[in-house]
Amino acid sequence: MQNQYNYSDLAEKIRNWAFDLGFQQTGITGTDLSEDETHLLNWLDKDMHGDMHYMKRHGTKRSRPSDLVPGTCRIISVRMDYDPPDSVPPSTVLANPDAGYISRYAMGRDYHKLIRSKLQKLATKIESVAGEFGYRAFVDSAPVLEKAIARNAGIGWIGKHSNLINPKAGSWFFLGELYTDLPLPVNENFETEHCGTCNACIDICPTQAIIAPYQVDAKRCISYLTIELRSSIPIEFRSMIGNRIYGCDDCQIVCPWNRFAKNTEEKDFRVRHGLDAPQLVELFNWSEQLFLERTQGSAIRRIGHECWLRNIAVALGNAPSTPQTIRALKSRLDHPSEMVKEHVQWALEQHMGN
Ligand code: B12
Ligand code: SF4
Repeated sequence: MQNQYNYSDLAEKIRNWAFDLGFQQTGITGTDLSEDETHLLNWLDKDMHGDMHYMKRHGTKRSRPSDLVPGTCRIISVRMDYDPPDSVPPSTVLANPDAGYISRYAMGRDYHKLIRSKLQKLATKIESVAGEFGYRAFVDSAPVLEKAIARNAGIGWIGKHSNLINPKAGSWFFLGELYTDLPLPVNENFETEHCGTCNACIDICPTQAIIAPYQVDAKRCISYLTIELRSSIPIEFRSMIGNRIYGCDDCQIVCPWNRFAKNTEEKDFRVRHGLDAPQLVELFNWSEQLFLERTQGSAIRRIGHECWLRNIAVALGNAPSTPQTIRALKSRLDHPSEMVKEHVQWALEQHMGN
């Protein structure tokens, strides 16, 4: 039973509690996502989701919050910065073909559990004053249109690269939500779009995955190819991938709004095991056991050792032809996985004649 409550007052408290829990910003919105639903269905129709079958399977549940959680009338949207302090700058790593580039969001602890547990704490706080209420906490993996919700909650605008940007904080942040049945006051101040005539992200994308403003063909995106795809990486993309071994940040690195991004204050998102500028040969030599040890609690673990080797083999194929590189590749020629072997063979072919 919900108590009678001053919901404007509660909304203010929620923002303060969320801030104390480590969220840099919080907004509240209703559940109408009809315009975004049209874009989502168009994206699915054009098969831009590739092998992410769950995107199609969940269909309009993603754009109709109360179909996912009956009774939902408001969504509390939060953002948390992830850019790690004291790390080697992305441009330095991308310019060093012997090093592997790992996305800035993945160098520390996996964000899913961390953010969900903070959202749970926020819900408990709300319950302590508003009484029992209906809610569900989400981060990333549920059928939720997180960026559109955050935009509607006033957290930022969706940039041409399709990530959410805040004019004072750039785009290096995660999003999370609490779906709720509390009739809280909703945001009425939408962030103005500030992309203007800029097309930097579209132009820089190594695989031309941003096929038009706001439209990312996931099948071409290096993030999809190195993280979501579980099978062989299409040959046409392998040289374009360069030394990116887990995700890609090029569209965000080039974005002028990330001049305003702040480093994360979350200790758990700090760089672990030198993953801000690791040597490819060293990573390729990790046994499965070492991979599991070093990626304990990290989002990287989800792709498994086989895809890890697949990705690094591609980067080693694009690396300078040194005896160390060739030796490392040859040492995996008898790997039990056909996929790994095929990528290693491709990589060795890139060094033939050099
Ligand atoms: C599937 C997915 C991916 C896929 C597809 C990306 C995509 N753009 O959809 C892949 C694997 C490629 C991916 C990559 C990345 N992802 Co991702 N991903 C998701 C996920 C699970 C769903 C996104 C989704 O709903 N896509 C469906 C399509 C239709 O949506 P959309 O492309 O965003 O399109 C919207 C608008 O652009 C617009 N639109 C679409 N077409 C058109 C056409 C016109 C004409 C107009 C005007 C508008 C318009 O409407 C759409 C709906 O709002 C979300 C988590 C979640 N549950 O929301 C995380 C999420 C979006 N990802 C995130 C991150 C961090 C990344 C990466 C940066 C990771 C990395 N470093 O490698 C990259 C960025 C690549 C990029 N430029 O998008 C964060 C983004 C945070 C932020 N600041 O925005 C999220 C929110 C996860 C989280 N909880 O923090 N991701
Ligand atoms: S790089 Fe330019 S076009 Fe792309 S999201 Fe940033 S401001 Fe918008």
